[in-house]
Amino acid sequence: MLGLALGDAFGAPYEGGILERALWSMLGTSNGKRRWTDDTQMTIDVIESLLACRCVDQNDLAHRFARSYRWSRGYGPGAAKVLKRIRRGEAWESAAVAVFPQGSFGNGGAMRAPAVGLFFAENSDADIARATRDVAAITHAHPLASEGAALIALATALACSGADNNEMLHRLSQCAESREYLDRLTKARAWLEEGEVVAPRQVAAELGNGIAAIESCVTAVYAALAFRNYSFDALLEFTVSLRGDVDTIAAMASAIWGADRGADQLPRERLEQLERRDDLERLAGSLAEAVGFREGR
Ligand code: R7I
Ligand code: MG
Ligand code: MG
Repeated sequence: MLGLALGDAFGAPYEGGILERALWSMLGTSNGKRRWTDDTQMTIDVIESLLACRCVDQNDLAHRFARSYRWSRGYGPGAAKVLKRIRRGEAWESAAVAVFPQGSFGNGGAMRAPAVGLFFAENSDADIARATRDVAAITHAHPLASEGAALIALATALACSGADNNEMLHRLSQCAESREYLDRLTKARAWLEEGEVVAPRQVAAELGNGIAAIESCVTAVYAALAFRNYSFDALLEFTVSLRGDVDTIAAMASAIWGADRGADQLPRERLEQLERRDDLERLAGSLAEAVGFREGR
């Protein structure tokens, strides 16, 4: 969770084109701290909801998402409209398909999925995928959005359990349903087996670097696994050089990386610059405790 917030806050200044960057240069700091964006806000909402309800409660989630919405956190345009509809009293089921008829295929469901992977880490792959799709559905009902979200949640859960790259790619491929994701996972697996980190330009061209889930989820998985044995800063530098949707690719990759390496491997100087770091650490602690209690550990 802390990895996700760091990737988000430190990736955000590099997201998108000239206009987005200019806007974030004005919004990106508060009281000298690095602000995080919608990626972290929705992650906080998911964790608070899971801790309060002890299960996926879609109505509770929808209301938390809607209450937390602030334009200044850089939400995707479709998600912003869905959340404003829910805030006005519309049921999330209809709001979710009001903007895009099949629901959004953006990566907004995947960016909050690591939280679900952590909470359900000890459950079966199928249960993790099901819970994640339910959490995504409120704003991201499109099959490619929920599939990407399930892959990111599962990658985070598997990283927690110490699975190696081979095992991870195998389990992720079993969870994938569409040709689009399977082909990208096969490519990532071949690159990881070769050993050398592939140039960011090639990764962006072949796995994607965009705001669509299909253009960013496997990219994040690849980055996290390729940099497993490197520092957090090396991973961050790589995700920045991918360009495109940097905050979200960095957030998802850093969440998986953090679940694998542990909080003590995150750079202290960057954590000190993070907005509301204490609150995030407290919430992460509550989540860890809840997962431990649940599993009787
Ligand atoms: O997916 P979403 O929440 O955006 C998340 C991104 C992350 O990068 C955050 O950091 C934040 O910057 O935004 O937002 P959506 O608006 O649901 O989806 C993102 C974009 O994908 C939309 O604004 C559309 O441009 C596109 N898109 C679609 N276009 C056509 N048809 C998503 N779904 C569709 C669709 O069905
Ligand atoms: Mg964002
Ligand atoms: Mg983004």
